[in-house]
Formats: sequence, structure tokens, C-alpha cells
Amino acid sequence: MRFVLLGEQATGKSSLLVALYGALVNRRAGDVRIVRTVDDVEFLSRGLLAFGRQESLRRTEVDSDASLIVELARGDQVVSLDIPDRSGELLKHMLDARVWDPDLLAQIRSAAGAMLFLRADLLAPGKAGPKADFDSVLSTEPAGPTEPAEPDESAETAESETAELGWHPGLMPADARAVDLLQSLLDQRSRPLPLAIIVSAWDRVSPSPSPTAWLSEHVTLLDQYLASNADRLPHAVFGVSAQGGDFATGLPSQLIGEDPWDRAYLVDSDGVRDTLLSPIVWLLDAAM
Ligand SMILES: Nc1nc2c(ncn2[C@@H]2O[C@H](COP(=O)(O)OP(=O)(O)OP(=O)(O)O)[C@@H](O)[C@H]2O)c(=O)[nH]1
Ligand SMILES: [Mg+2]
Repeated sequence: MRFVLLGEQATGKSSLLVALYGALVNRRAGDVRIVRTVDDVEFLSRGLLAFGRQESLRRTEVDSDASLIVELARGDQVVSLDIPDRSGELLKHMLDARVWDPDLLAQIRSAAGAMLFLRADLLAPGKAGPKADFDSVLSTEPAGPTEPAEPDESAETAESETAELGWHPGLMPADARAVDLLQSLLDQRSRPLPLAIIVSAWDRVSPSPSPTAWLSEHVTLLDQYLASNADRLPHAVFGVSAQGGDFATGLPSQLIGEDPWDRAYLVDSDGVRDTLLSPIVWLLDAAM
């Protein structure tokens, strides 16, 4: 079963995959067990080592084709799971230029479900919008070895046309971009798409409301869109701290010395702690 990760750059996609893998191999996944890994998981092992050193992950390269491919057992049921880890650049280009990356489009059409990533600290009150946020974040975060993708011609044309009008899709607020993404996505699918909304860097949310309350307060347009499209986009919201804290400002003292899989945590839509696998379990149930 394939689940696709949807999120622009630095929204926490790879960090969640690393934390999921850490939870699975170290038996912190409740009643879900890993039966075997099917594909190369070196990028996930490297990610766990980085988390162990209290370092954030490098950005995923645009041409990366890494995936978390595993067989999981849940009770008597064994499922094959395939979660490709694509760069958020691809989604950003789609939203800016209205042109889908062919691989991403194929994944979206065939996916049994998706996770949509919103990064809590980039949507805090007073933040101007995604463009400014991403630019400032990307200038301070560790860069991967890959150069940014060459924008294709259609992207350049779209950008120059919109620049003449003094407007660019990148100027849209983050929740409008998320709605835009979901609308474009539903245009490409006839079947409903179960959607787990992942609010990443949940450790930066303070005081901590429930993820449902956070969504309606900070991403109101998206929240309303989801409510009115619940038949085509059945969804659930989760707050996730894949790192367990903020490496830049320092981990809480009680977490220093803990293994990465014991630091990472998740809260369900009501704010109750659950295993990191719960979005996967929810998606599996919704997709069956
Ligand atoms: N405080 C905090 N920050 C986090 C957490 N998870 C991710 N981040 C921050 O978010 C950044 C991006 O995380 P990634 O997982 O690399 O994001 P991505 O969506 O894979 O990004 P691309 O590969 O560029 O598409 C990290 O460098 C951290 O600064 C978390 O649990 N807590
Ligand atoms: Mg990544």
C-alpha cells in the first residue's frame, strides 16, 4: 500500500519517516511490528544517527528516490507499506508553476492515502506567509549536497507572467496554498483520498492545544475546506515531534541522554499521546 507525503520544503516529512523507522525497529510502535525492510533504509539509519547527535536532517535532494518500504504486521494482518520521500521543492514548483512532476503525479493517482505536512513553528501567529518563512528557514537550515532544481521553462513563463501582475502563487498564505494543493490533487483523482494531517515540530507549540484546535485557529481556510470536503478527503489531525524537541534551542533537560526513538512523540487529534505509527494505522483503516 502506498502513502504519499505532501508538504513543501522543510515541513518535516523526512524527519517523520526517520522517527517512524526508529519506532518500528526499536519496538515503540504499539501493536504494529516490522516484519522486514524491503528496500535500502540507509537514509533512515543515517537520519537516526543524526537525531542521536541532536542534528536535524539535511534537505531531501530533488532527484532523490528514497522510500520507506517495509512489511508491517498488525495482529494477523500483514501489509506492505511504501512511503516515498520526495523533496518539498517538487510540490513548491507544482504550486508556483501549476505543473506536476510526473512521478509525484503518478504517486498521487495511485496512493491509498496521504499525509499533509504543516510545520507548527512556520504557521505561528504573526508569520507573514510561506514564501518569507521558507526563505528565512532555508537560509539557516543545513543544505544537502544537491543544488536546487533548475526551474523548467513552464515554471519560468508562469513566474514571469505573474511577476508582471505583481502577484505570485508563492505570496499566498500557507493555508491557501494547502487548499490549492488539495484542489489540484482532487482534480487528478476520482477516488477519495484518506488524509492524515501532520502538524510537525509540535514541540514548538506552546501552550499546547489539541491538534484539531490548532488547525482551526492557525490554518482556518484549510480546516474549513477539509470540513466541507470530508467525503472526498476523510481526514484526521496529529501533532508530531519527530526530533522530540528543538535542536537549535536545546532539548528539554529530561530528554538529553534519551535515544531518538524515546524522544520522538505524537499526540492524536484530541492532544492525547499515542505511538508514532498512529497516522499509519489510521490511514490503513481508512484505506481498507
Ligand atoms: N523543533 C522541531 N523542529 C523540527 C522537527 N522536525 C523537523 N524540524 C525542523 O524542520 C526542518 C525540516 O525537516 P525535514 O524533515 O528535513 O523536512 P522535509 O519536509 O523533509 O524537507 P525537504 O526535504 O526540503 O522537503 C528540520 O531541519 C528541523 O529544523 C521537530 O520535531 N521539532
Ligand atoms: Mg526531506
